[in-house]
Amino acid sequence: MITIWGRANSVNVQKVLWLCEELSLRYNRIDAGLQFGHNTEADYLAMNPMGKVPTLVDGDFVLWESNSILRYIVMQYGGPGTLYPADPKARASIDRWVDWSLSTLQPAERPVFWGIVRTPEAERDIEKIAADVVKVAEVWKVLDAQLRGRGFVEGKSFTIADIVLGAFAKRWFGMPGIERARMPDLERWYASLATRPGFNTHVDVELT
Ligand SMILES: N[C@@H](CCC(=O)N[C@@H](CS)C(=O)NCC(=O)O)C(=O)O
Repeated sequence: MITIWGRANSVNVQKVLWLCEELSLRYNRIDAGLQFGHNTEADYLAMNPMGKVPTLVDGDFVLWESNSILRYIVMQYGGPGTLYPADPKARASIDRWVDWSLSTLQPAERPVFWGIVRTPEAERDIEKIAADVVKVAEVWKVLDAQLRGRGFVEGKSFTIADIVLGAFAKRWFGMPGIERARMPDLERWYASLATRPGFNTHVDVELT
């Protein structure tokens, strides 16, 4: 059975857990990171020199970087399917959104998440948060436009791009106390994710 190191409230761990649920793949999860520690210890750093979560262990194979973990799991355990199609053009189109989450979406949404969820109310910089919300909305608008006329990020089928972006979307739609610009296609897509048990169990939980 695979082992996933990482606390369940980490967005990057949540993506992996959601994928496992989609594949009915059994796993062992060990809490690590923030209050659980482990990730700064020598044994952990030998597996993951970044000291971050998640880390995947599958027999003698160890892997870090959540999006790489998703690709590994889906290729190793997914079998032929629509989550990550083998066709190079379809796969590259999915990868583009997965990469975009790292290069563009997460850097934009992180200050809002940390500014609200991980900062005590009395210490929050309301003006900075409001400015950061405007910036991340501009990024979400790119996905809103992509979803126009599409059921899922890359068309008719649910893929790992929906998992990666869906996990971050919880941190947009579930964020308390922010003003969200209307994005009808993003909202429709996000609402549709609620039909997926992996999303409900691992992602649609309290932001902490
Ligand atoms: N690009 C990395 C980012 C990993 C990362 O920054 N993880 C955060 C949690 S989302 C972390 O380990 N934070 C330190 C901690 O939890 O102690 C990935 O996608 O795996």
